Amino acid sequence: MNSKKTILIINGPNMNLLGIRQPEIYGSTDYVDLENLIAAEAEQLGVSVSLFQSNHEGDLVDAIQQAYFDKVDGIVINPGAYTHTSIALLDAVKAVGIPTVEVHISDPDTREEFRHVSYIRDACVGSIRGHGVQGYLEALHLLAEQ
Ligand code: CA2
Repeated sequence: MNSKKTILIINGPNMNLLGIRQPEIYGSTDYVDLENLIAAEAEQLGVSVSLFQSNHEGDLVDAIQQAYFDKVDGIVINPGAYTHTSIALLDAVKAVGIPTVEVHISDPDTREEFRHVSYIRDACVGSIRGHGVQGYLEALHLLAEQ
Protein backbone atom coordinates (compact mmCIF):
# COMPACT_ATOMS: atom_id res chain seq x y z
CA MET A 1 0.00 0.00 0.00
CA ASN A 2 1.24 3.48 -0.92
CA SER A 3 0.20 5.79 1.94
CA LYS A 4 0.68 9.57 1.89
CA LYS A 5 3.73 11.15 3.50
CA THR A 6 2.85 13.06 6.65
CA ILE A 7 4.44 16.43 7.32
CA LEU A 8 4.14 18.51 10.47
CA ILE A 9 4.52 22.29 10.20
CA ILE A 10 5.58 23.94 13.45
CA ASN A 11 5.54 27.67 14.06
CA GLY A 12 7.10 29.27 17.10
CA PRO A 13 6.43 32.39 19.15
CA ASN A 14 4.56 35.32 17.62
CA MET A 15 4.02 33.61 14.29
CA ASN A 16 0.25 33.76 15.03
CA LEU A 17 0.61 37.54 14.48
CA LEU A 18 1.42 36.99 10.81
CA GLY A 19 -0.31 39.57 8.64
CA ILE A 20 -1.42 41.52 11.70
CA ARG A 21 1.84 43.09 12.89
CA GLN A 22 4.99 44.26 11.03
CA PRO A 23 3.73 43.54 7.46
CA GLU A 24 6.75 45.48 6.14
CA ILE A 25 8.95 42.61 7.38
CA TYR A 26 6.67 39.56 7.37
CA GLY A 27 4.14 40.43 4.63
CA SER A 28 0.36 40.69 4.73
CA THR A 29 -0.58 37.00 4.55
CA ASP A 30 -2.21 36.11 7.85
CA TYR A 31 -2.01 32.80 9.71
CA VAL A 32 -5.32 31.48 8.33
CA ASP A 33 -4.20 32.40 4.77
CA LEU A 34 -0.95 30.55 5.45
CA GLU A 35 -2.87 27.46 6.59
CA ASN A 36 -4.96 27.58 3.41
CA LEU A 37 -1.91 28.03 1.15
CA ILE A 38 -0.20 25.09 2.81
CA ALA A 39 -3.32 22.89 2.58
CA ALA A 40 -3.66 23.66 -1.17
CA GLU A 41 0.02 22.89 -1.85
CA ALA A 42 -0.14 19.68 0.20
CA GLU A 43 -3.17 18.55 -1.81
CA GLN A 44 -1.24 19.14 -5.08
CA LEU A 45 1.82 17.32 -3.75
CA GLY A 46 -0.22 14.43 -2.39
CA VAL A 47 1.10 14.80 1.15
CA SER A 48 -0.82 15.07 4.38
CA VAL A 49 0.01 18.12 6.55
CA SER A 50 -0.87 19.31 10.02
CA LEU A 51 0.02 22.63 11.62
CA PHE A 52 1.01 23.52 15.17
CA GLN A 53 1.84 26.93 16.62
CA SER A 54 2.92 27.79 20.14
CA ASN A 55 4.53 30.68 21.96
CA HIS A 56 6.09 28.26 24.48
CA GLU A 57 9.43 26.52 24.00
CA GLY A 58 8.50 23.34 25.94
CA ASP A 59 5.32 22.91 23.92
CA LEU A 60 7.42 23.09 20.72
CA VAL A 61 9.75 20.40 22.12
CA ASP A 62 6.68 18.27 22.97
CA ALA A 63 5.35 18.68 19.41
CA ILE A 64 8.69 17.52 17.94
CA GLN A 65 8.75 14.49 20.27
CA GLN A 66 5.12 13.68 19.45
CA ALA A 67 6.01 13.72 15.74
CA TYR A 68 8.37 10.81 16.46
CA PHE A 69 5.68 8.77 18.24
CA ASP A 70 3.20 9.59 15.44
CA LYS A 71 5.76 8.42 12.84
CA VAL A 72 5.66 11.75 10.99
CA ASP A 73 7.82 11.69 7.83
CA GLY A 74 9.00 15.31 7.82
CA ILE A 75 8.93 18.52 9.83
CA VAL A 76 8.90 22.12 8.62
CA ILE A 77 9.77 24.46 11.45
CA ASN A 78 9.90 28.21 11.88
CA PRO A 79 11.07 28.42 15.48
CA GLY A 80 10.69 32.23 15.53
CA ALA A 81 13.04 33.86 18.02
CA TYR A 82 13.85 30.43 19.54
CA THR A 83 15.93 29.89 16.40
CA HIS A 84 18.54 32.13 17.94
CA THR A 85 18.45 30.81 21.51
CA SER A 86 17.17 27.26 21.80
CA ILE A 87 19.47 24.30 22.25
CA ALA A 88 16.38 22.39 23.47
CA LEU A 89 14.81 22.60 20.00
CA LEU A 90 18.10 21.61 18.36
CA ASP A 91 18.36 18.58 20.69
CA ALA A 92 14.73 17.59 20.02
CA VAL A 93 15.17 17.63 16.23
CA LYS A 94 18.44 15.69 16.52
CA ALA A 95 16.83 13.20 18.91
CA VAL A 96 13.81 12.34 16.76
CA GLY A 97 15.88 11.99 13.56
CA ILE A 98 13.00 13.20 11.36
CA PRO A 99 14.07 15.12 8.21
CA THR A 100 13.44 18.75 9.16
CA VAL A 101 13.55 21.97 7.15
CA GLU A 102 14.01 25.33 8.84
CA VAL A 103 11.97 28.18 7.35
CA HIS A 104 12.14 31.92 7.98
CA ILE A 105 9.86 34.42 6.31
CA SER A 106 12.47 37.16 6.52
CA ASP A 107 16.18 36.56 6.06
CA PRO A 108 17.62 36.70 9.59
CA ASP A 109 21.17 36.77 8.17
CA THR A 110 20.59 40.27 6.80
CA ARG A 111 19.04 41.63 10.01
CA GLU A 112 20.36 42.33 13.51
CA GLU A 113 23.48 40.41 14.49
CA PHE A 114 21.65 38.44 17.21
CA ARG A 115 19.52 36.86 14.46
CA HIS A 116 22.53 35.53 12.58
CA VAL A 117 22.92 32.43 14.74
CA SER A 118 20.57 29.47 14.21
CA TYR A 119 21.04 26.61 16.65
CA ILE A 120 18.48 24.38 14.93
CA ARG A 121 20.09 24.67 11.46
CA ASP A 122 22.71 22.11 12.43
CA ALA A 123 20.01 19.41 12.69
CA CYS A 124 18.12 20.38 9.53
CA VAL A 125 18.27 18.94 6.01
CA GLY A 126 17.49 22.38 4.58
CA SER A 127 17.09 26.04 5.47
CA ILE A 128 14.88 28.46 3.51
CA ARG A 129 15.23 32.11 4.43
CA GLY A 130 13.78 35.31 3.08
CA HIS A 131 11.29 33.83 0.61
CA GLY A 132 8.22 35.05 2.53
CA VAL A 133 5.42 32.56 3.17
CA GLN A 134 6.38 30.87 -0.12
CA GLY A 135 9.27 29.39 1.89
CA TYR A 136 6.87 27.02 3.67
CA LEU A 137 5.67 25.69 0.31
CA GLU A 138 9.26 25.25 -0.89
CA ALA A 139 10.01 23.31 2.29
CA LEU A 140 7.03 21.03 1.63
CA HIS A 141 8.41 20.29 -1.85
CA LEU A 142 11.82 19.53 -0.41
CA LEU A 143 10.40 17.06 2.09
CA ALA A 144 7.97 15.48 -0.38
CA GLU A 145 10.97 14.69 -2.62
CA GLN A 146 13.08 13.16 0.21
O1 CA2 B 1 11.62 35.64 9.59
C1 CA2 B 1 11.15 34.77 10.34
O2 CA2 B 1 10.33 33.94 9.96
C2 CA2 B 1 11.56 34.76 11.82
O3 CA2 B 1 11.71 33.40 12.21
C3 CA2 B 1 10.42 35.41 12.59
C4 CA2 B 1 10.72 35.49 14.10
C5 CA2 B 1 12.05 36.23 14.30
O4 CA2 B 1 12.36 36.27 15.69
C6 CA2 B 1 13.19 35.53 13.54
O5 CA2 B 1 14.39 36.23 13.75
C7 CA2 B 1 12.89 35.47 12.06
C8 CA2 B 1 9.54 36.07 14.86
C9 CA2 B 1 9.25 37.52 14.54
C10 CA2 B 1 8.22 38.18 15.37
O6 CA2 B 1 6.96 37.63 15.15
C11 CA2 B 1 6.10 38.15 14.22
C12 CA2 B 1 5.70 37.34 13.18
C13 CA2 B 1 4.83 37.81 12.25
C14 CA2 B 1 4.31 39.09 12.37
C15 CA2 B 1 4.71 39.90 13.41
C16 CA2 B 1 5.60 39.42 14.35
